[in-house]
Amino acid sequence: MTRNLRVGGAQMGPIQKAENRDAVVARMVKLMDRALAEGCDLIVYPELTLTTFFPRWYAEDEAEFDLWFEREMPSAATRPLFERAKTAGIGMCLGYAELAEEEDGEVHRYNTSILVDKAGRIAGKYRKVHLPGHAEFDPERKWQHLEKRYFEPGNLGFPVWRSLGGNLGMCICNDRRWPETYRVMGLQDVELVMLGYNTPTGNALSDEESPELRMFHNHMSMQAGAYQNGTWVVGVAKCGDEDGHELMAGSVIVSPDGVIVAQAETMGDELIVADCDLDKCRFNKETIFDFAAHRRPEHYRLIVERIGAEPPEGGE
Ligand code: CDT
Repeated sequence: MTRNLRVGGAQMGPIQKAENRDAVVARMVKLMDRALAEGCDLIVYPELTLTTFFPRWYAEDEAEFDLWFEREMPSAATRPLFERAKTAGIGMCLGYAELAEEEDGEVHRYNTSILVDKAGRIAGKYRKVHLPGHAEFDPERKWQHLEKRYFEPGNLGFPVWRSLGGNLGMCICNDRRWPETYRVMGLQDVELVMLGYNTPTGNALSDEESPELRMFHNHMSMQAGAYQNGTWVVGVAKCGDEDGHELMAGSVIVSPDGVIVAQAETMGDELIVADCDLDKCRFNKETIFDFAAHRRPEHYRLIVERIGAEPPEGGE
């Protein structure tokens, strides 16, 4: 049996600080048109698709940094994208900075992605759990990474939705490096994980880490997550030189065997496409990673009981 989902990964080139959302959305629509010409069922855009990667800029004033956030989705700027998707009947996943007024009456800020189904409905929302970086200006770094300043950790967990004929999940950028991310979705029988990333080509704290090593870590994390949970993973970059700060490219679609089946070749707007047969997840899920048969959660307690590593007591 096959349950094929033709997926387009819409890698985006750089977005400068001064660029406005309308210009970005026009680029997104162009990539969507390419995906439609290729017969895609679903298009996946990067993390914080609509703006430059603003956590590299330090701001004190809320009025200044709130300009990076969306108060509603679709927003005025993204409406043409939603309309094009609905008319054409293509699903999409996109990341954005969300300013939400929640039940506590307070304003909260999240690094968010949504899944929109082919009928144009928001079928799922995910808020980034693993926020890297720091909250205050850090003079030790060659550039800032202020996600902990601008966002709260997501409060929605790692849900999986039945949508587009499969079990679909999302995570965002740094989440892809954590095995817990994939396993929590794996335990909900996830078949396709969609994720976007903005990852600097270099390490702000070390010149030792080469771009090649960083790309290896990028792909290895997604390939391991795919294999160990028997799921497709679609990882999509925003890349290139944003106001003098380079972000890596390397967008990929990874099969449930952990094999890269499509990979971007440029540092700009580029569509990668793969036929993702969701039934291909079954073999892995029903043999080597048959969780019901082989997992031993009684030995995994530390994973939820402890956060930081502690060495064993005693010894020399
Ligand atoms: N956007 C994002 O999460 N980027 C991180 C870089 C962290 S460097 C402090 C990543 O893991 O790719």
